[in-house]
Amino acid sequence: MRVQYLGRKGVITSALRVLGQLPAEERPAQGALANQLRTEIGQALEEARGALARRTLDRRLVEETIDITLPGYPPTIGHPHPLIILRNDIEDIFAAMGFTMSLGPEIEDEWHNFEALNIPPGHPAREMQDSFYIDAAPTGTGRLLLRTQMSPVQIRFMRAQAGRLPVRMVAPGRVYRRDDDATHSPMFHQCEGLLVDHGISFAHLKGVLSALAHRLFGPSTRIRFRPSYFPFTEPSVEVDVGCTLCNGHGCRTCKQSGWVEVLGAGMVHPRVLEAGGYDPEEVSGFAFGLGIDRLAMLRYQVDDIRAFYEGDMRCSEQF
Ligand code: FA5
Repeated sequence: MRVQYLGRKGVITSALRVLGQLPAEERPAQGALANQLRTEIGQALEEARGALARRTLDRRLVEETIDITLPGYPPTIGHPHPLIILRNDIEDIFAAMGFTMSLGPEIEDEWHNFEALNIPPGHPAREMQDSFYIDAAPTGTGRLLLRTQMSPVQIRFMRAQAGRLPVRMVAPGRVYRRDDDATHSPMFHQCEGLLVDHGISFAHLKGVLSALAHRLFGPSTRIRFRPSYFPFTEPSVEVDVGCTLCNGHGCRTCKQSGWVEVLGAGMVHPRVLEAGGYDPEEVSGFAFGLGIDRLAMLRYQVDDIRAFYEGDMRCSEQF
């Protein structure tokens, strides 16, 4: 309508244009009329435009109403991983018993990971198919590899202690092996423990490990010590905890035995004490290496170790 009336070829513009052809006495009145029409039509168009805009706005306000009573999206926040929760608890239990924490490198050399622990060349654990070796030139202390156990920290800690007593440390950390199934992960966590002093006996080892199991799983937890073999301890044991997933009746996790192996332990071998700079005639000690992932499976009743490594927040948030 604006174009039709007020445009360059519009009705009013054409009327003004032909004013000159009118008799002189009619021109003022016709001119005034045309101008008045132009103003009125302009105002009417403005009003119509305003009314349309208001109606559009009203409709949008109705259509786009935000219901502020609806709950918002909760912010995504992290959650401690079950393995970290358990590792912290284990650290607290040992700290309360007077153990110092130590770490050690994840990339180890053969001397610390095997030799100093009385694991001779040719031992199956040293084979390529069991350990991840690093593609680098060998050092003076052998080839480099991802540590397969936390036991090399025993050696590092004893040597740093330089003969001081007691030696009392725990070392939690990541270890790597060429394993992969529902109860074996290629990267998993162990916590090593070592206590060396005058007159340390197997009874001390049993006491410390029983206290740990009871604090982690409650006083009625069943544990058993089985004779075993490790090159760096003599005598050696493996410790099993009664399976919490099936209450000992037998399931996939405990391979129908009712028990889950959670750690290896024993009295420190004299050669290992010597490698650490201690005299086996003077002192004795015990050591243990527990599998944090296995303990977490039992504590949280998780039947597949791989659930801990999928990075799914819905898994972590349950603990
Ligand atoms: C050792 O690694 C010894 N260093 C333990 C030790 C320390 C013995 C000090 C004596 C003195 P073993 O290979 O059995 O032992 O592993 C110890 C624990 O780690 C096992 O009981 C098990 O709970 C856990 N473990 C072993 N392999 C895996 C794996 N691939 N995934 C998850 N947990 C594992």
